[in-house]
Amino acid sequence: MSEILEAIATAVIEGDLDAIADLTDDALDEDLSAQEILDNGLMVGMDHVGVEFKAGNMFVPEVLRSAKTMQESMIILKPLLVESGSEMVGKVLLGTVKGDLHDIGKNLVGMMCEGAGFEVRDIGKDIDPEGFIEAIKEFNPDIVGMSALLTTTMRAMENTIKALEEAGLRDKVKVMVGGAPVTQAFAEQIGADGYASNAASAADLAKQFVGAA
Ligand code: B1M
Repeated sequence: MSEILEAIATAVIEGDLDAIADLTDDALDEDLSAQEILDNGLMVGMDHVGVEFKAGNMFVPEVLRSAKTMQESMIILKPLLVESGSEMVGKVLLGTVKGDLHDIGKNLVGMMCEGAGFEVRDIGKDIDPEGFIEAIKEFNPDIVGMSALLTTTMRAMENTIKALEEAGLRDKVKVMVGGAPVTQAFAEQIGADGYASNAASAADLAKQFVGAA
């Protein structure tokens, strides 16, 4: 890994909010792409945070600071990741399901979908089925994307799909699910239309759904 990417990963691990913006700018000055900075700097740092968190060596306030540090960098990278300007190809509604506060991955999915030409409405995290239903009625999306990062909240995806069926909305939208514990098999089991393992494939899948791939 290059020195600057190592420094970015370390800044995420240490939650160095003062340094991250300059480091991100330096990496861009070194002609690294936004995608390289994301994949080989920020994500490397965040993966390490996950390991240390699991091992009990890092605690929630520190993990939150790391997450904030990653988000500060993403503010700079977003326009570069999104750069499209193309005509809107469809509408995507995104939310993290009930009981789940993880939103970094969902935010990335939103950026990638915007970059792919979608109008994106992000309704946030800890969204119950009723929250999805209200937003669908108001925004009228082509695709509903649900994110879950906890094994305990994956079931909320199934509950949301059931609620969409009961509200008569299931046939009006394609449902896409993702997040670290989610799999293709799980997506099929709960009756989702598709699963994506990362933000870039989520945008590809969304394009397939609207016939723009
Ligand atoms: Co939490 N957390 N966390 N956490 N956290 C994990 C997920 C965990 C794996 C850490 C660990 O133990 N190693 C673990 C889950 C274990 C499990 O259930 N399998 C865990 C836990 C246990 C918890 C708490 C329960 C801890 C506690 O309080 N005891 C608690 C739960 C709170 C709650 O949600 N109710 C908790 C809290 C938190 C913070 C609030 C402190 C913070 C979240 C801050 C935030 O998001 N604003 C946090 C963080 C940061 C993490 C880790 C370290 C990083 C997650 C992340 O942002 N990754 C995480 C460990 C890890 O993943 N390494 C961990 C970067 C992000 C870009 O990746 O979200 O996977 P990811 O998104 C990817 C793909 O998954 C995919 O695309 C993204 C980009 O490529 N994707 C989709 C995501 N959504 C998609 C949707 C799609 C398609 C693709 O279609 C719609």
